[in-house]
Amino acid sequence: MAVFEGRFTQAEPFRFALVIGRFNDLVTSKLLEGCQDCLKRHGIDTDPQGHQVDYVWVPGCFEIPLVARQLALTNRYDAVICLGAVIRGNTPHFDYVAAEVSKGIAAAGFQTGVPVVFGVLTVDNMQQALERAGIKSNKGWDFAMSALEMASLMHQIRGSAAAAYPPNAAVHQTLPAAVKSAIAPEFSAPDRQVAEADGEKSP
Ligand code: INI
Repeated sequence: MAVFEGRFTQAEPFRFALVIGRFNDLVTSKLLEGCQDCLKRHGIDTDPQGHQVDYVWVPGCFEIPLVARQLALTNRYDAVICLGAVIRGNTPHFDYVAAEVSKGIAAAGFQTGVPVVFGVLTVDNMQQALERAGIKSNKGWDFAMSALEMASLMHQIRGSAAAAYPPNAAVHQTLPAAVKSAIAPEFSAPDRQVAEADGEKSP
């Protein structure tokens, strides 16, 4: 048997999508800087004109899950990182937005099999938010680390499943399509096959 653990090295082939909420952009733009800094220092080219990171801005946290799921479904990314800030006000609005974004991000990852990182601050006031977005520490860095770790971990798990169930193995042929795609998407996801045939990245 084996122990699987995500690595923070050999991240160079990975591709990431970042979904960032404009609401409270004083905070989210700082989270983005921390996230980019971490990715860069792990060998990722964060240039928006490059081939490794795409950036998608949405109005606020409520819109993040829809977009994160859609990005994950393209099968182009090793992880999707969601950055947002929900700050408690004097109305129950905070509770609705915080509940939907947390549930929605979890569902996006679970439904697509792509790691979707919950990089959303849920805090009582702007002071708490800024403390976590650069004044004391920058949680954007930690969110990027989670993405690197999960991208690596999922590759290892899929690689081991693919080795155990190669596409021409009799047992693999008998598995339902949804199970095949979950254990070894590289052998069954048409999007990825098309993208690779077109010369796009193969992780
Ligand atoms: N969006 C946030 O990202 N953070 C918040 O704190 C916030 N509050 O508190 O209102 C917020 N609201 C906007 C929401 O995410 C949607 O963009 C909006 O409701 C339109 O659907």
